Amino acid sequence: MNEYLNRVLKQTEQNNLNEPEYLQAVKEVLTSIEPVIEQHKEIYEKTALLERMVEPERIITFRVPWVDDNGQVQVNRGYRVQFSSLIGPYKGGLRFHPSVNQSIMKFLGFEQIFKNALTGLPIGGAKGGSNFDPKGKSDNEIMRFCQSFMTELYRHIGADVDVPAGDIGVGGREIGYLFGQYKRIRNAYEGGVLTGKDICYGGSLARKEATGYGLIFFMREMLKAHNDSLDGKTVIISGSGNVAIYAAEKAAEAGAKVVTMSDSNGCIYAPDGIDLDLVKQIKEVERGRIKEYLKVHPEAQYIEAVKGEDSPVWTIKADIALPCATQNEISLNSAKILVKNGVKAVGEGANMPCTIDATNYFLENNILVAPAKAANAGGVATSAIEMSQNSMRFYYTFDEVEEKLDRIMVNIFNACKQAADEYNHSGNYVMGANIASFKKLADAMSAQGIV
Ligand code: NDP
Ligand code: 2IT
Repeated sequence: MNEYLNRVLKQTEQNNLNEPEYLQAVKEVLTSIEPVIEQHKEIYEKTALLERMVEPERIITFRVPWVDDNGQVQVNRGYRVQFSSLIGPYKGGLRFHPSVNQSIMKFLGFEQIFKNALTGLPIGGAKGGSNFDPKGKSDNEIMRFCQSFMTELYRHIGADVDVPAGDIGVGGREIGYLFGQYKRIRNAYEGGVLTGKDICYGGSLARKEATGYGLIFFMREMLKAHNDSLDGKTVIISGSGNVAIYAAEKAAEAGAKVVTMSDSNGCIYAPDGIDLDLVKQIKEVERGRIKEYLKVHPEAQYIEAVKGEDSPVWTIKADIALPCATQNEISLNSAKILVKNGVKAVGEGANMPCTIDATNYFLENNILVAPAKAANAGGVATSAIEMSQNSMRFYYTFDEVEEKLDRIMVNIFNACKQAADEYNHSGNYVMGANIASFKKLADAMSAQGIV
């Protein structure tokens, strides 16, 4: 391996002990851009370009005290990792999940820099959230938590500074409570400070659908480049949240049959196709568990998840696998089962859903991989479209936003393909996405001096 690259990787390991997810994300990017580093190693080394890229500009952590419905005071930890403002205001989601820690925040923030660069829009990279667990909490508890979280976060964000949005555990309801509190503290209507807002107070049509739809647009382009299509394909999807639901919707529209959806408790397998209206009712309206699907469709199969193991979704035979739940949900073991079962393509709706070993196994077996940074960039791209509508004080129609999203996903695919082809790794869109985004960021970094 290139000596400079090797040294930076070792140093990063030393500097971030006990942060496995962050180190995984850095390793995955840096090792795949080696040919670019080799071309520019002297100038990159002299200007410590990689060292600067792997060090967040700022990490904020804070106390979030709130009162539960029993009058008991609870304390959580809040985070905002403002990773890079190279090409625009810090931008990225907020995750509320008990597993949230600094490693997960940093990996997500790091991925976001590259993803946002691929969108072609002026947005930097950030991530935030809390180890707060929204499951089983009342609306009032969610509201009080969001208000307390924003009472600290507000001083660090702004429409031209840092623009948070949703992620796991943060959807329209939470963004509403966060926005209400921000507006109250600031005494100003600064719509562009958050994205994923409801349509009735400044949100963008099609933002809710954008990540899942964008994933399918990318998959469509990738399959097309290999003389294939979604039509008639069997698709397995993990998760049943925002990304999973709208990926399922668009996949079905493209003629595919989606046969699984899951949550952390288990997976529904419906060989004739999932009833998506029912999943929306269970998840978006009732905030229930996927198992409740059986009440209406007792003929479907429910497979319980085993704690510490991959989701049962990956044991179901399919042409296309779309991990849309969380990081490292496809291990090497599941990758082997998927390949044995004849999977043709994997599209990462979640961030870093495949372990490095799993991704390498897919690539070695000529399985097409749509990497998260590129394939799930439709969400943040549409957030940027929401920001621009807020600045213009104007709204686009649903069709206008979807058309822009589609064009952005086509451009992202083309950029990944072009970079993969240029560096003699045709068909390796993981490498293509990393190289295309890194080059843009490296150019911006070089242009802006030592900051
Ligand atoms: P949601 O909270 O809407 O849904 C998350 C889904 O994943 C739920 O079904 C949840 O099940 C499941 N899940 C979450 N954590 C785990 C876990 N540790 N093990 C098993 N299942 C789990 O989140 P989103 O759909 O918004 O996010 C899903 C993924 O997509 C994340 O990786 C996120 O970072 C990524 N993403 C999201 C974007 C967006 O715009 N929302 C944009 C780009 C990427 P349960 O209810 O049981 O926890
Ligand atoms: O991972 C992601 O890209 C998101 N959660 C969406 C971020 C955003 O700012 O819309």
